[in-house]
Amino acid sequence: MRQAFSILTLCVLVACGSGNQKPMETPKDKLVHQLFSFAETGKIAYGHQDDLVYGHNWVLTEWENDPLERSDVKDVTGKYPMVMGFDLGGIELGHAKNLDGVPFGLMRKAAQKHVERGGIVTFSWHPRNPLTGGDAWDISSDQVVKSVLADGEKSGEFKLWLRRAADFIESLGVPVIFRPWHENLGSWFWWGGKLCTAEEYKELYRHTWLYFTKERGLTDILWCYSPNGDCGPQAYMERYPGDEFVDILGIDTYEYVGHGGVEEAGVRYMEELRSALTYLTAISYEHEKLMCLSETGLEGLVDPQWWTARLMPAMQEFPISYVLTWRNAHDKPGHFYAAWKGFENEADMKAFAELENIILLKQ
Ligand code: BMA
Repeated sequence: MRQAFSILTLCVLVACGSGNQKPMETPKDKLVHQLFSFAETGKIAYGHQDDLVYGHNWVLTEWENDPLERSDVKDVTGKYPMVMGFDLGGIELGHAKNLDGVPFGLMRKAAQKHVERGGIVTFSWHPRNPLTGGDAWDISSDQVVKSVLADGEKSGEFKLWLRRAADFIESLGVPVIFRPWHENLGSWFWWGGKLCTAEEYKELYRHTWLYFTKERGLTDILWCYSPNGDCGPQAYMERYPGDEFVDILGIDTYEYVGHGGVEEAGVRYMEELRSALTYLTAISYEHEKLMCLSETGLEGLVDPQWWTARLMPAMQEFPISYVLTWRNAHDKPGHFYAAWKGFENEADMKAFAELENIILLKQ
């Protein structure tokens, strides 16, 4: 990876501007440089979805005056995750809470608080199906993407959806990583591989980017393209919106335990992750982009050494700027992806967090 890091150094210099006149660094530039500096020094920031707003066995209800100091990750490691993920699903309909019951007011407060503490925030979005009225997972029609694009029957309504999402992000007043239309090479969301053509997908992403960036002037957003990682480089690029529209290349890759048991699942996960990060690294050098492991995890952490024996060895050689594990649901007992106080995997997650090249947020 040595050669890799020198290329990244070059990217940082280019982004900083190496001429005599130093251009003003925007909040987005600062975030880009921070993420590059992680990768460049062989470090990886750790992130967790919804970490400040609920955990495995707790949920914030009276949040208006709460200092937002509770975190499953902090309970286990003594530190907050460096990156916090949140999901906008539900904002498109003007709902007060997202699809997992998180009030948008709380989400805003948590995101702002986290950035104030020195952390980084990222937003995913599971919007409902604009054509059928179902949820993001409603794949009953392959006309949905088409219907929201120019002249489509839902294009007007969809504009309102984009407006609501943009209003929320604008209201934060902090730079964010936004990764809409994720896991687009599988076919479980209405924007998935079999549900639209490559051109329609790219148009959807660009349309979103154009609205936020050009119509709304929201320039402190780092745009992340994050397909499911098992797709291979060709498919990854087939639906890539283009360098102008993307700042970070991500992949979502999970470990799934099948009939072969935990051991076999762990080996398969490491192979899949390494192979995905190998092609992602090559693409990121070629396109001079940051890269991240935008979502990963093992549901219920049924492997007591998942962090140090699976995740870490599989990702440590790659210049990824951050890794984010998915949420610890408070209302689905087995649905968690970070350890919590009292769980048997706790010691291993703590050991992972204490590794020299893993970055959490110092108190
Ligand atoms: C999925 C699950 C769901 C959740 C959704 C959006 O992976 O965690 O329970 O509603 O993400 O956060």
